[in-house]
Amino acid sequence: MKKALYVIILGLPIIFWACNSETKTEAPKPRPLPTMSEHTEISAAPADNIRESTIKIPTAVCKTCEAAITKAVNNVDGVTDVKVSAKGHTAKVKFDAGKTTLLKIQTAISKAGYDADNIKRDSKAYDKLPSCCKAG
Ligand SMILES: [Cu+2]
Repeated sequence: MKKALYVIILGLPIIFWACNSETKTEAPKPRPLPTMSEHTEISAAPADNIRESTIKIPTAVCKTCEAAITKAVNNVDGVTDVKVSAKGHTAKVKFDAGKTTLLKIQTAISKAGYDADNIKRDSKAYDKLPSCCKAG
């Protein structure tokens, strides 16, 4: 009984081959499975998306400016941290690059009435700033 089964199993491919001999095409070679060594590190940590950037804000001059810029930047979805320095005329921002971009943050600062790197301030927003903040 076992022998019969063996013959059938061996015979099947031959029959199959015979039937297909006219349109014989080479079967695609099975590709080796992608090997992943145990040392391969899969880094999908969300922390990888966090970028840090320093934006120049030359027209920030006082504490009111700092507060206004901090508020504007924090309102951008994806910003995780912001430190504005009126003295240094900078804003150090940390943001999730998967959620926002540096340009969006610069634009938010511009809309608050301040130049941000090479993005010019929104003049209407600037007009609304308190006089102490218009030194720039
Ligand atoms: Cu100010």
